[in-house]
Amino acid sequence: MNGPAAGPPAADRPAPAGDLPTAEAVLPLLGDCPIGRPYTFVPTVDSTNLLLRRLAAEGAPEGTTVVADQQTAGRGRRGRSWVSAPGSGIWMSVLLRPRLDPARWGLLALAAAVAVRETAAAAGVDARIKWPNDLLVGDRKVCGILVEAGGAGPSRWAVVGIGLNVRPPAGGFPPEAAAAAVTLEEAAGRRVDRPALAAALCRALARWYGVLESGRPEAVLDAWRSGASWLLGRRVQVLAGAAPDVLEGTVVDVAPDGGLIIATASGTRTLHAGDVSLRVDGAGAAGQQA
Ligand code: BT5
Repeated sequence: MNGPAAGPPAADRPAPAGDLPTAEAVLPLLGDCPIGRPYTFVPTVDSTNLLLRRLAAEGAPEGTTVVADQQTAGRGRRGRSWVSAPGSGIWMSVLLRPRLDPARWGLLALAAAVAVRETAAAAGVDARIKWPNDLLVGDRKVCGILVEAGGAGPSRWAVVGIGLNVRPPAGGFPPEAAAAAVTLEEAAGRRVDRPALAAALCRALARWYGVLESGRPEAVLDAWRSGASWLLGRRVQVLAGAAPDVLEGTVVDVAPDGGLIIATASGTRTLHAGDVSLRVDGAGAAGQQA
């Protein structure tokens, strides 16, 4: 991680002109990448995941990608919201129709995390993965991933939603995210171009999804372990349910289905992403929240 960017504080800078991740700007950078085709840019939407879920139900093809400049109701897990101000990030959803055994679809979030980590690294940022769906820089969250699935039989679909902070919103992050959020530009100490970032993200997703679909989940798990090595052996608290039951344990490993294996006083348990939140002892604001 380099020092801070020169010039006025990032929160006071307007988004640079020409920085919108529109189809015109992104498609020429995609090469033959199957993710990002078709590509739809919307200036404002409630949630790219919600829009793409509707398109999925109408039969949209694998690879369909929706990117917004702003979400008015960006969604996190378990009813939480995702701050998605204009000019400040990549708010992207990608439609997949995996042949992978549905029992292993938990691996999609892991493959996405590995892809985002690789994309951040190419932008000069070393991010670590926090199971199941976060990328952290230092103790703060630079990216959150929300995978939703639906349909039945051959029409089964998964929508992979990625929220990647590029620079702080004009006026700064609102209180609900201020303590936990960080952006790529703050971490890299230099300008990050959103169209190039969106294209790099599509290409990295296509690569890691291809690894999964070609029957090599171990390669995804290994890449995930190297991004999440800090987590292995750590004490964690697991929160489940609306009035959370708290379970304490030590992280042992990631399971073949993408679950997290923890050792507790009453034995080994495998956690699954939809149901629980994880607190990591000593991991700072983002570790406490996600
Ligand atoms: C997530 O949820 O981290 C998944 C976020 C997925 C967002 C993408 S954007 C494109 C697509 N369309 C959508 O509608 N969603 C997806 P979760 O683990 O529940 O984390 C949410 C928590 O992170 C919030 O409760 C805040 O504490 C914090 N937070 C909210 N906005 C943030 C931001 N921009 N940066 C960092 N932290 C944030």
